[in-house]
Formats: sequence, C-alpha cells, structure tokens
Amino acid sequence: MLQRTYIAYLRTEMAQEDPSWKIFFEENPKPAHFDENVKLVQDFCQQAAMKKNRVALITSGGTTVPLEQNTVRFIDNFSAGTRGSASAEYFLEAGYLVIFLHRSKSLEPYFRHLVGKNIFDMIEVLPGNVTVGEKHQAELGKLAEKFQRQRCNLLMISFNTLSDYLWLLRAIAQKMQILGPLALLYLAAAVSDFYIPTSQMPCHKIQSSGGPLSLSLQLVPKMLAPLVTLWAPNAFIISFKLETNETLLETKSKESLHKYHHHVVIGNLLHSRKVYVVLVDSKNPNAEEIRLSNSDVESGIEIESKIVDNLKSRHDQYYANHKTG
Ligand code: PAZ
Repeated sequence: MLQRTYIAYLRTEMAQEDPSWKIFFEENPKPAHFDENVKLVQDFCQQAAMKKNRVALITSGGTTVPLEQNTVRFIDNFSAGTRGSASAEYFLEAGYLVIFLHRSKSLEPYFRHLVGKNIFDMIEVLPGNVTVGEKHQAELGKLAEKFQRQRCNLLMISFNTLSDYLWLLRAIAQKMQILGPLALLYLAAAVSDFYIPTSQMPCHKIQSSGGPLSLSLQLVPKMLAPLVTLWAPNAFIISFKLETNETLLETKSKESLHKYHHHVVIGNLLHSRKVYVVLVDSKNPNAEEIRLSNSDVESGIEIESKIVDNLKSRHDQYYANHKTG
C-alpha cells in the first residue's frame, strides 16, 4: 500500500515537472465562452455531488487543427461521434448524469436517431394544423419521451479545435474533482497528435500564389499524464485507442495503460469498431473482448450498450474499493 502511494506520488511529481503541457496552455488561448461553460460544469457537478450522483464525462467527435488564425483550412480527425453519442444514452439509462463534450455538429444523444431523415416527410400539414405523420408517431414519441426524461441529466458542451478541446477537458476534469470516485471519464473523442502552435500559424488565408505548401506540425503534449495524476486523480478513467492494424491493437492499448496508469483502455479498429472492441486493464493480463454477433446487429443491439454495462460494473467495484480505502 505504502509502495503504491509512493509510486502515485512520483507520477504526480513527474507530471508536474514536465513543462510541455503547461507550455501548451500558455501558448494557445482559451476558447470563446470558456468561463460560461466552466460555470455550467461547476454548477452541474456541485448539484451532483450534493445528491451523490455519478457523473460521466464523455468526449466525442474529432478535433480540428487550424492552419490559419483566421481559419479557412484545417486538418480534421476522423470521428462521426457515434461512439460518444450512443454511449451517452446508455450511461444516462444506467443512472449517470452526463457531461457531453463533443465536436460541434457531430452526432448528439437522441438527435442522432434523426440524422439522415427528412423532417418534412415526417409531418403532415393541414390548414391550421401540423402533426406528426401516423407512421412516425411511435418512433418519434418514444425518442421524445426518452430525451425529455433525461434532458436535465445531460450537459452539452461543444468544441471545434484541438486547443478548445484540451482547455475544456482540463477545466471539466478539475471541476469533477468534487465528485471523487463518483466521476467517470470516457475519452472517446479522436484527438489530434499533431498541431501548429498559434504563434507559428499565419494570420490570414494561405495563398496558393506562394506555390506548393509544406506543413510542419508539432507533437501535441500527452495530456493523459496530467489528467490522471493532477486534474482528476480520483476519477475512474477510460481512454480509447484507435488503430488500423489489427496486430498492433492489443499491444498499443496495453502500452497506453502502462504509460498513464489509468483504469481501462478500449482498443478498436477503424473498420470493425461498431462490432468489436478489446478492453485492457492493469489487473488482468488478458484483454477482454466484446464482439457483436450478426444476430445482435440484426436485432439493433449497439456495441456501446455492452461497453457501458461492462464499465458500470468496473466503476461499481472501483467506487466500493475507494470507499473501503
Ligand atoms: O465517433 P465514431 O463512432 O465514428 O468513432 C469512434 C472512435 C473510433 C473515434 C473512438 O472509438 C476512438 O477510438 N477514439 C479514440 C481515437 C484515438 O485513438 O485518438
């Protein structure tokens, strides 16, 4: 026990001494509406802490990396927000309050079910009367009922750029400290590993008259280290690892877990992410797999329902251990 505490102390010292993440925040200004958003999060967490509610921070969607300060062009990270928005619904159904930190205009809980549908095909317009068409009533009614039941339990905060995301992630994690082990962080957003510091970005649109463009991108400091040790030291933390090469999936997920010492890494592959994930933790040498069968998929089961079930049990255990010291 003493040895574990000492190791945790050393990690905290190391994260504190590593200047790279601090420099990032010094060099990149905070996003618009930052203070208002942080106040919303603070109030949400204070209410939850008073009622001893569990709160899940879910990050979702991809970050952008602008190439110009007045941004016309940017580099994007792949993610539609399916994982995050679906998971948010399952965490809400499991009794969590949810802070949904998502890329602006990516998929959102409940509303995701309407994407690709034409609202004008769903309504009937008669003189002086607009109603939902009969064949859509059951589906829309069920969705609206679920959303209305959960809307007070859901706080939506949005980002666009990598820098917006990191500023908000740090502030939200810090505000969640008040919840101790009731807090769960589920980091599903696809976050760029490379960026251009504001000081090195041209102010105006890059002109093609300057010839072919060469870009030099800096490495983004690894924020999981300060997140785990300094910003959210008592929270239950889950990160995702996206790979395209199956042979690397488990090793890369384990490497991440051993480097940052958080609780679970969920590995997924770009093309099978909706039906297959591996979960690694520090207690089990073997990874746990979650795989949907064809019949699961046909009956509309989403892999996020199984991921959230699995994580809820792990969080129960973590919370129980924390309480007994
Ligand atoms: O949003 P989506 O469902 O299209 O994709 C989800 C995902 C693949 C971005 C997510 O599961 C994930 O792996 N996020 C972490 C990505 C990363 O390694 O940075």
